[in-house]
Amino acid sequence: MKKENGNIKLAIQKDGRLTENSLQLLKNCNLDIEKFNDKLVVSVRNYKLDLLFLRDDDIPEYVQDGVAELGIVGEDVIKETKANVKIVKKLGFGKCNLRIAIPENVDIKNLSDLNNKRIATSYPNILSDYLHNNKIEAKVVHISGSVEAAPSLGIADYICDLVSTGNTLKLNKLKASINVLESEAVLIKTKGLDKKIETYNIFLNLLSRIESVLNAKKSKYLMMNVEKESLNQVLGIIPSLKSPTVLPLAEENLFAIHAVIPSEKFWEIVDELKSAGASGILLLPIENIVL
Ligand code: PRT
Ligand code: ZN
Repeated sequence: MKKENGNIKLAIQKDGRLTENSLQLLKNCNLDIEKFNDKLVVSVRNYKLDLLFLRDDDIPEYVQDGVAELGIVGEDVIKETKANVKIVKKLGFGKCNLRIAIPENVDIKNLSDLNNKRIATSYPNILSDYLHNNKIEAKVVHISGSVEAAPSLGIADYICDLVSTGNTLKLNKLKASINVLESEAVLIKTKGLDKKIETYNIFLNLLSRIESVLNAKKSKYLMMNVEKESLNQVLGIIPSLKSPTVLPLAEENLFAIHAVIPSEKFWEIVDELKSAGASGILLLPIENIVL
């Protein structure tokens, strides 16, 4: 480990499903990150931040113990490790559900149908707590990989595993049933960070950059030209976050409209805009929104 250099330390997954999105988020915050190859610690060139590359299972504990002040990890891992850390922000990627899955030819009507069953999982703590809270007596079979193979191998009746597309379940002739936990990647921080003023200020600045990147992702910049007589009708269609900007153009009777809209609305309104007389419609990504 490097000597203390006053930098804040952020732990991210070294090589897994969250790595690319975590790095992309930081790059979108304008952080200049060196190639990390096999290094454990990498300094960011233009920011007082060191990145620690770890297995995701180790991140909550490193942050709990203050070895890293911050971390990016799935909520599922935080719950499973029961680490004492504070969740600061949901990051909108790595979304999945921890679900109990059952063979395709089985039906479950009530939670009580789980009584006396064997359920294989790599999330024994979350599953045991869930069963306990719901007063279910089932056997938790802890296995660390390829959980989906457990029923066909006869090791368990059902499984409890992360599902995103559902393809893995289908391939193993299983279907998703009860939802135990929803999860996505989150930014976590060590407790008591506010007592180290300098590091805390770096954290606040980084958080505001992350928030502005996340806000910008939700929105797009819409531009179009409209003739004067269609102006009101077109303005009525735009689901703008703030009042749209209307600019007269050199050509008489022609106006440009600029507006920030929620990204997912564009395809809902584009045909309406065209039939109302809008032309030259452009949709542009926004890098940052500082509210
Ligand atoms: O090496 P390291 O320990 O760091 O990584 P890992 O292998 O333990 O974790 P990794 O990279 O697989 O997952 C990291 C995090 O990504 C998890 O903790 C979740 O928060 C999140 N995530 C999101 C997922 C999935 N989606 C996911 N689908 N993690 C795992 N899966 C697996 C699931 O276990 C199952 O095997 O993908 C399969 C199901 O996927 P579908 O698309 O077929 O349903
Ligand atoms: Zn892991």
